[in-house]
Amino acid sequence: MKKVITYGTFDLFHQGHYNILKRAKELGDYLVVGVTSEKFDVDRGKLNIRDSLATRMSNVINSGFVDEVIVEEYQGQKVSDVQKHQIDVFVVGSDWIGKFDYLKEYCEVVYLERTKNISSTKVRNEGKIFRMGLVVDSFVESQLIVETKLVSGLTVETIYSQNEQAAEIYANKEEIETYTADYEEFLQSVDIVYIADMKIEAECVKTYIEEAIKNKKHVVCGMQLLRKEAEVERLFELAKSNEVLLWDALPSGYLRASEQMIWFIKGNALGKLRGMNISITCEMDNLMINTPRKAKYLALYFVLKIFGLNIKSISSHKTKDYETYYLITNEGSVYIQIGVGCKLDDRIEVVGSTGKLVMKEDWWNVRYYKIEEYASKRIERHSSSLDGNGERYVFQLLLQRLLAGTIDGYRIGEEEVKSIINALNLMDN
Ligand code: C2G
Repeated sequence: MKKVITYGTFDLFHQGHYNILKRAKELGDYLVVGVTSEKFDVDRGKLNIRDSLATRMSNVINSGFVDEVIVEEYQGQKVSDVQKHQIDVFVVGSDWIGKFDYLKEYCEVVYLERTKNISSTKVRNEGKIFRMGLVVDSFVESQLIVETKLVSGLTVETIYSQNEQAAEIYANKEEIETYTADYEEFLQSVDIVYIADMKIEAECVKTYIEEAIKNKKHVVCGMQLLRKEAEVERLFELAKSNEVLLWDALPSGYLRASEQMIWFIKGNALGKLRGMNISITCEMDNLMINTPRKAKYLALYFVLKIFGLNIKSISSHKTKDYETYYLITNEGSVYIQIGVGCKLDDRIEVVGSTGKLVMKEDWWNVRYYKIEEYASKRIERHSSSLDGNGERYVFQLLLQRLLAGTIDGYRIGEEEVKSIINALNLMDN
């Protein structure tokens, strides 16, 4: 007897799940399915799972292809399952290509092509799955698609680019079935528009957002792409009157660790605040910080949250390699250094009267920080695990809001975006 095994979360059971179980069964005589436990999904950073383990298991059984269901509870369980159940073939979808080759030592490993456009199925009609469309200008390696796959209930449906060929390349590389150069058509097939911040012109961004909102689509966008405070105000107003969300794509704004860190500072952990020193490198191949404007937006987001942005004066100095800014605010002084042509020692330091807080390296992910108390020389260390590059948390919160049916409850709302854009423009003048 040929035994086959496959695994998955099988949340919001849909056609893609059905197909893979059917095809897995066809590869043998006996199919074992490992359904992930809630804890395992949390550990592997999969968010927003909506069905309980019991529901997900019974949906798998109800497909009619399954002979035995087990629970996948920990990393590394697959090897022992294969041995214990004397499995001949391990099957998983093509989104995992290469990831399970290590099992070839124990059994045959088969990657089956994923079912594209699952959102056109029943689940979608019940309004449980949100379809997102990406506006791009070229294909750039990024984590975006991987991150969206880790948010249950979200699917990337289609790609739009002014340049159809660019959209086609993107769609092919990321295994997305449809693409278009027709923005109207694109808007008709999605619920959420994501504007990937590549080289898209500010004027175009404004139009894309405006059109999407008028068509009652939610928009996720790197707000640094917007140029003027008045424009931000108008777009938020428009979103409000069309009952959709205009959601900032900045992951730092959605991390629990960053909220906690800010809360510590507000709770007087450093005494009276005096100043901040921020350095950040902007590199083309680091999609999180690939333009000086984005680096500044990120730095200013933290200044806003920690200090406020009541700016009294700004001085700046630019060379080929660096941009440096010195901001005097009502709350204290802020020194920002952006590495444009060279790599800086990225860090942020928040200085208070009784202590200081320091974060290093990719500090915007708030993985690790320490608070030093001057008098006692005591050092408090905080760390948190961040899965992926943080983008999944942007979508997780958005989906939570959409499912709750609310169009407010912004993490980064109109007033915040306006303050940052205003400060950004002052820095650039
Ligand atoms: N799948 C598919 N087509 C889709 C969606 C999912 O073929 N449109 C496949 C996946 O590739 C996977 C299975 O259905 O093989 C279950 O998908 P998920 O529930 O998303 O589970 P996943 O996170 O892929 O976990 O240890 C767990 C496994 O690694 C798979």
